[in-house]
Amino acid sequence: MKTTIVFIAAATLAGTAAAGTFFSEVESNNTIATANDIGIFDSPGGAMTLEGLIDQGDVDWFGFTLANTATLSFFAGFGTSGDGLMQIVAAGGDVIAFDDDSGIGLMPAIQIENLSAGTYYLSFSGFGDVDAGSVASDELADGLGHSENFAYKISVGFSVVPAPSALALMGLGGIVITRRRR
Ligand SMILES: [Ca+2]
Ligand SMILES: [Ca+2]
Ligand SMILES: [Ca+2]
Repeated sequence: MKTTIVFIAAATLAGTAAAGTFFSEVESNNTIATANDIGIFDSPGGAMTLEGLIDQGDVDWFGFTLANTATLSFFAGFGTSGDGLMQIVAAGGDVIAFDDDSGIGLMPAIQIENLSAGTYYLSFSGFGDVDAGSVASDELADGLGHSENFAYKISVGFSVVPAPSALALMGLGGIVITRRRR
């Protein structure tokens, strides 16, 4: 019985820390419907690391929710024997970003400014699956068409863009300070 209580406490802590630390993929995650949920990204921002394995015919999907408008960065890292690619997809299936090699070597990297609050998905697959045309066609990575086999990590960074009301408050604070100095 004590063991059960400890386990629940540990699980609760892990859930709390989800959007901000480390996540290791759980198969099967080859579709948006079976994407691994990596959490809610909220103020003031943060970073987390995803890790996984890609082998022939495999694609890994991750889902996340932005609580506010945010600016995001995704940088993949893996050995020189691999060639990976990434997509960012909105909840309705609209492919809003694709990258193959904008990072170091054959590593994909994506940066998106001022993405609206909502749920989004990240696909990580091997070269030969989808390509840059998927932004127009909305073709989703399905793992088919590649024979890559490598371990990877993806560094995800997110910073929440201040809402107009927050900016207005900061401006008011500046005015108050100015007046007190006169
Ligand atoms: Ca995988
Ligand atoms: Ca997978
Ligand atoms: Ca690549």
